[in-house]
Formats: sequence, C-alpha cells, structure tokens
Amino acid sequence: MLRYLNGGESHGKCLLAVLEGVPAGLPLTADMVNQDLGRRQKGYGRGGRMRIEQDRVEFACGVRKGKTLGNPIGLLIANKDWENWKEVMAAEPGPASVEKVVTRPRPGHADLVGAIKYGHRDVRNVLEKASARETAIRVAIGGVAKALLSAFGMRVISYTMEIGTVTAMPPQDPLDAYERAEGSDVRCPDETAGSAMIELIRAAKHKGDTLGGVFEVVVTNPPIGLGSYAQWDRRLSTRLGMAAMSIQAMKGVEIGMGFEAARRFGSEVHDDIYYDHTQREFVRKTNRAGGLEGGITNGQPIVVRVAMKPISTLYSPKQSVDIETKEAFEATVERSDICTVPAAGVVGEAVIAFEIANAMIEKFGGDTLDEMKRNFDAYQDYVKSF
Ligand code: EPS
Repeated sequence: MLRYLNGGESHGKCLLAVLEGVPAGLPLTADMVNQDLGRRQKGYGRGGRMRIEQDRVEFACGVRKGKTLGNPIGLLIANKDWENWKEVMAAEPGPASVEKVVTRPRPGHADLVGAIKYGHRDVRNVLEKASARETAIRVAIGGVAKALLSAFGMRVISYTMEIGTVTAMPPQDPLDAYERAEGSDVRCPDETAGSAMIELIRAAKHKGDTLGGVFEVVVTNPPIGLGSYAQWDRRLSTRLGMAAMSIQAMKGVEIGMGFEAARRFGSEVHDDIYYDHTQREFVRKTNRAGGLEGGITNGQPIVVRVAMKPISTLYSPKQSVDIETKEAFEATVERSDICTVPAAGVVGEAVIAFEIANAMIEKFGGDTLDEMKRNFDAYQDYVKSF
C-alpha cells in the first residue's frame, strides 16, 4: 500500500511529506520531480507569489544514489517567501505580529468555517494550510508515483479543456493533445480556444475578477484489472473521484463521457467489445467509459475531467463580516492569482498518478521494482492467454 502525510504552512519554512510503500530499486532523482514542480508554477493568470518561489524538491531520506531504498521517502520543498515571514510564522513563543493578524474571512475560502472549527481568532492560522500552496508537495509526491508508473510503460498527462465560457475542441489523440498543450500558456491543446482563454483571463484581471475551468487527465496504457467491484472503496472510480475532489477549489469530476452519458440512450453510451485475433486481446473502438467498467480498468486510457471553481481571492470586493467587530466589510486583496486551471491540471496528474501507483502496488506487490515487474509480466501473459 502506498500512503503519505503532508504538512507545511504557505508562508512557513517548508512543505514536507513522508511517502511510504514505494518498492526498492526505483530510479528516482530530484530532476524528475522538479520538472513537474516547474510546470505547476506556470500558466497565464498566475499571481505575484510565483515570481518569488522556484520550487525544488529535496529527498531528505529514502533515496540513495538515485534509487529508492524501500524505506519511507522524505520530501521537502523550501518556501522562499519564508524569509519575509520568519517573524510572523515563528514556531517559538513571542508577541503576535499585529499587522499580519487576519480577522476578515474571505468568502469562498476555508477562513470562516476553519476559524470557528479550530477556535482561531487569527484567520491566518487557517489559510496557511488550507492554501493551494500545499499542491506543490502533492505534485512532488505525484512525481514519484509517475516514476513508478513509467517503469510499467504508463504516462499520466493533462490539458486544459475549458476556462470560463471558452471550450476547447475535444482532442482526438491524448498524447498529441498533451504535446500541444505543453507549448500553450494556458496548457490548452486547441490553439484558437487557447487564445480566447488568454483574452478572457486578461478581461477578468482588468475587472479584478477570477476564473475557473475544466482540465482533463489521461492515464495511458493501464493494464486491465486495477481496482475492484468487490467492495465500494476498492473501486478505482471511487478513489479517482476522491483524489480529484481533494484538490483545493475542485467542484466536480467526470469519468469518460461523464455527465453527458446521463443525457443519452444506453446504446449511445456503452462501448462495444471486439476480439483482435492477431494481438490476442479484447478491444473497443470507442472509450466513452473512460477506461473504467465496474470500477476496474479495462485497458483503455483512463480519462478524468475535473471542474475548478474560480479562485476565491478577488481584487473586486465581496461582502463579508469581521470576526471581532462583527461589522460588515468588503473583502479585497493585494495579491492573488486570476486563474490557475493550467496549474491545476498538473496537480490533477499528480493525484491521479498517486492513485494509479497505489492500485499497481496493490495488484502487483513486491518489495523491489524487479519483483513487481516479474509479477506484472506474468499477469500480462495470463491476460493474453485468457
Ligand atoms: C493561495 C494564495 C497565493 C497563491 C498560493 C495559493 O499565495 P500568497 O497568499 O502567498 O500570495 O500564490 O499559491 C501558491 C503559493 C502556490 O505555490 O501555488 C491561496 O490562498 O490558496
């Protein structure tokens, strides 16, 4: 079983995580993970904080000479902004930094409910962990998961499908779409839609507003049989849904045809099954199921689409109430992202990669990568002989 815990405040010293269950002998370098950390920081519509940070992972334990040891892996990402917040965020007892105390909860954030729940009179104690800064360490975890999946010929990719009212043309080939998306400032494979998205973000910025959107994550080349119908929480669809909804600001998730399937006749939804005698495998000409049937992978690419609400921190005011004075005020900020859908896609890849890696470890087990590969190869032979 693969599992992790993470910690870290947005303006604290660092973000960190302990990841357990990665087999020994997996090639792993910081560079492999840093690539994704860099991708997460980009995208048209990012705010001032991204000019401060340059996220890099450090493996504090569990990796030696470029290979995993089979021990828990310690991951650490330093916050550069910490230099400006050392006093305010200090762990040692001391006077509160009065000017940085937050008593004005922002609508749409965890601010008010978090303060009530944990008894904080300073809303900063809530926003520091609720912040999407946390997604950096989750991308690092996802980078390790991707390294494992790549050893089995799998890739986890994403691209932007919608920002606000602008929708991209559905791509024909996910890998080709991904390559094109990587060259786009909004990570959109459709160039025309991408330009319109940038225009819309520009307009939102001008108005002091923010935008959400939809990204699609695809897992290529999964084996048949990950997940199970035998118990509700072992369905891979359950786990992918949970993973997607665990990302800050996500409000909806679809698998394959998703909500559109609810509007069609069954004959228009389900994928026909054929047998390819040359390849000795069951095949489908369509993938409306998004690679999952009965909560189990069917060998088709896994397709997950996720909807993100617009960023809650707005330059244009929203109504709120001060928790101390109980007086109404208009919530505004000095620094905010306008749109982070392009970055959210990279986070989506990470959380999905983690779940697929976990499902691979559950099915093929093994203390070493070699052992896991032997189990995998034997199983693939069995599937061919079925
Ligand atoms: C965030 C607010 C902004 C974002 C931050 C998430 O940070 P700050 O308050 O420091 O300007 O930049 O995102 C990141 C730091 C990041 O790495 O993605 C929030 O409130 O969620």
